[in-house]
Amino acid sequence: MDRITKLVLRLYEVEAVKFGNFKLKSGIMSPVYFDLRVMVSYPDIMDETAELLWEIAEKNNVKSSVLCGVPYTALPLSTLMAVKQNKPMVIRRKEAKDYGTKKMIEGVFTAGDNCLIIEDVVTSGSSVWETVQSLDTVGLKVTDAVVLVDRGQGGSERLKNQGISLHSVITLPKILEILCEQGKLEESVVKETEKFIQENSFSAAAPTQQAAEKTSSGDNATSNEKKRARKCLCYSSRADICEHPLAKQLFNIMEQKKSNLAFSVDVTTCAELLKLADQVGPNICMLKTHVDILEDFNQDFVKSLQELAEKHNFLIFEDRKFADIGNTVKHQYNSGVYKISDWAHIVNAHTVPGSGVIKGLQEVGGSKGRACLLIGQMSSAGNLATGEYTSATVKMAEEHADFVIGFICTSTLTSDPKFIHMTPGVKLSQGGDGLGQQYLTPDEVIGNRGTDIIIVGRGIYKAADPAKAAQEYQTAGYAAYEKWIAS
Ligand code: S5P
Repeated sequence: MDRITKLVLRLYEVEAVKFGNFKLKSGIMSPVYFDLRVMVSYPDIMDETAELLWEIAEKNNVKSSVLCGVPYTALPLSTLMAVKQNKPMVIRRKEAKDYGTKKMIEGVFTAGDNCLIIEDVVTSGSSVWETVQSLDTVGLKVTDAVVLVDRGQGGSERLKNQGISLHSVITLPKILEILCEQGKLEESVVKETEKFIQENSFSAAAPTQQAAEKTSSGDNATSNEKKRARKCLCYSSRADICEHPLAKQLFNIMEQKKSNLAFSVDVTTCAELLKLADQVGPNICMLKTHVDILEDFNQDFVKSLQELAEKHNFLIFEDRKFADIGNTVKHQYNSGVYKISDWAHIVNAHTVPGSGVIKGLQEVGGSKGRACLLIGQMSSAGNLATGEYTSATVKMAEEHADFVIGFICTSTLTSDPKFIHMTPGVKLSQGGDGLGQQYLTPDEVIGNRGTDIIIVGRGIYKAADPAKAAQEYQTAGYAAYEKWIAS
């Protein structure tokens, strides 16, 4: 009996794979269920699985200097492999610590290292993809993942489209074949399960990728080249790809002014704000406001701000962070003292209320040609916009791409070139402000993490010479962009 057959029989014996009628997390009824968590109780299964996972990596000539198991079931497997193969590993946290350094990836590594992902079972590929994205934020590169069971429901193809090769020890169809041959399963169960797989497959191309592919150089471009598509595009090409007029306009301003700097002018009087806007106007692509901190907000101020935006060619972004049900945000956007939709080109929203917040804003702003950013990640220590919350935010953006033009984030969230990534918490030197703000440098944000716009507040308006500081940030941000597209 070969090793794979033996392992499948053991998995069946310990009920790591079961057949019957199971309700999945999604609510769908499935005739098959994997509970690979039980593996930890059987050292022989752990040992053999770790061996086979490593063999499949070697067979496919995978080069990696560090391993990372997808939390949680694959963590002990990757530990075992790391020890057996004498390879270092890193641990990905599911949630960031809410104190200290907020590290998502624990362990010692060098940015640029190639990391092999280990997983127990792949269905849609989304857990592997989330791990790839987490590793990417700290500069770890992923080209390959190994998995014990590929359920054969399209996960492998989806990952391929994101530039990741998935190598499986075994597939679900093969498990069915073995168990049937070994007399453990009735033909009818096999047929029913095969039908389930077919009817519950995920489409091969993730929506974000379809757009990226349009920009790749030719039919023979490899997935990795496609993944790099957004990277290599200059601002004017991004402007061509974007369909939303404001996104186009923003990229064109960035190209013309050689600026990826947004100034967050968080001062408390209109005069101060207008003076600063005029001083730094030549250096910025966007001015970000918090009008509710102005002591003397009035409609004349709005008019002056709009004139400055015209004069210096920048967009106005009101950082209102809408976070209520659609009907309420509609009024908050349109009415009250500020009438934000009348003058702010761009606003932003938290996704905690669900997509209704976007629909409410779009009802008001859509016809006025306005656009919205979603808060996918935050810069502050202990914030909860991580992991699945961030992934769900990206999905919402994709579903409302006629109004949502990008994200507030601290790393690249999607390779789709039409989405603009804007990062707050930026200063020329790293550090914090004692109230949770965490600063990264322009080089780290644009040059390493690949986001598009740096948002700088105190780094400019608290400087002795704000105009000079803005010039420095503009230069640093643009140099980092040139480094990024050349990489
Ligand atoms: O996660 C975030 C999101 C935003 S929009 N972290 C942030 O700091 N911001 C905003 O960016 C914040 O409200 C402030 O207006 C600006 C950062 O200001 P700075 O003075 O710390 O550069």
